[in-house]
Amino acid sequence: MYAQEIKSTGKQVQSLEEMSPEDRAFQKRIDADIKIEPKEWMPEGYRKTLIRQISQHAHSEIVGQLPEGNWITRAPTLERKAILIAKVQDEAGHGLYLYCAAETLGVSRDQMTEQLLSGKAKYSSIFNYPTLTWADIGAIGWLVDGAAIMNQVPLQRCSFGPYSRAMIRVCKEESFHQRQGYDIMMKLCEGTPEQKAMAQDAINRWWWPSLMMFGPSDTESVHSAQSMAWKIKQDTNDELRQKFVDQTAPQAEYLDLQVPDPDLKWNEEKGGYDFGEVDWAEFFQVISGNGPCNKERMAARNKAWSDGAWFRDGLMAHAKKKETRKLSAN
Ligand code: FAQ
Repeated sequence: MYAQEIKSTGKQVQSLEEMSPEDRAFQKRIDADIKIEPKEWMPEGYRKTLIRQISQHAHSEIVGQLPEGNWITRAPTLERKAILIAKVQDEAGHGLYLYCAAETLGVSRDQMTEQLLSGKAKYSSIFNYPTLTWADIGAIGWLVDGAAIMNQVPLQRCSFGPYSRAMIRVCKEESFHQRQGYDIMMKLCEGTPEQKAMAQDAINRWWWPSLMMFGPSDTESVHSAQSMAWKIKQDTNDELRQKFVDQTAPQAEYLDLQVPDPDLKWNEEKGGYDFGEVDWAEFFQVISGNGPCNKERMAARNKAWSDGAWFRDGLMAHAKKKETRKLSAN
């Protein structure tokens, strides 16, 4: 697909004719679905876009451990505790694959960490909401992992090899996460009226933030047009949000839970649901650092970094000692 045919709104992208010869040759490879590997030439903008998206994705996985980690000690059964520990551990693994993929583009892990801890790099808005009850753990698995899969399945076809390959494994694990969340919701919905009410309260609080995960509307999305031309993104933010609503609304109906949107209605003609407007003012507040838990999340990550200083120092001292021994043996 040629750059000028991209239907997404947002910023204009250059046509093939307007590009430099290097950029044109690169775009032709993208259009021919040839994967780009780290050592190959790439436009600086492509590299920067990938570093931005992959590192923010990695940060989201790492910060995303915090809301669920909060419930590990309070999981209702030993089995639920073991499942939750495995899930939270998977998120750490996802963060690590993604940091490795970003490192192949010439940014270091330390630089990315510094960008997160200084507040320069974003992470997903969703992780700035609190987990108040056990039902929130069900809602995160069902809705948050559900939204993450919807966004990440197309990323498996991303034009950048290391990112696309990382996504294949991540998506497999996310689907286990989504099922465990839905399983928690099913148990609660089949339980006592209090448990059912907890499940309803959780969907009330998590529905709209989950829709925000897909990013601003297409008219506001700054990066979509260029990212789609480079086949980093395959779908627009609104297309994925629509798919998510179409997939999830019937699941809520099966649980006999009300989606907190009076405008949600099946539209036979379009073959999908109509739904209400996301509160974009809230979204922009959250991504500017003013969500309910932004400060708490950043404080936790900063504390983890400073608590780990002794370990990093120890590793460096050990590496130095080994290097000195090697040099004196030669
Ligand atoms: N939160 O022009 P666009 C997970 C920013 S993983 C915060 O549309 P783009 C697993 C965006 O960065 C969840 N910021 O941007 C899990 C940009 O700002 P910038 C994370 C957001 O990149 C489950 C500006 O707004 N997934 O949940 C958000 O083309 C459970 C303009 O936006 C990924 O990162 C947001 N929601 O599209 C873990 C997937 N949306 O950078 C633990 C990969 C937008 O110019 C527990 N990323 N922004 O300062 C993507 O697919 C894309 O980056 C989008 C945004 C779709 C998120």
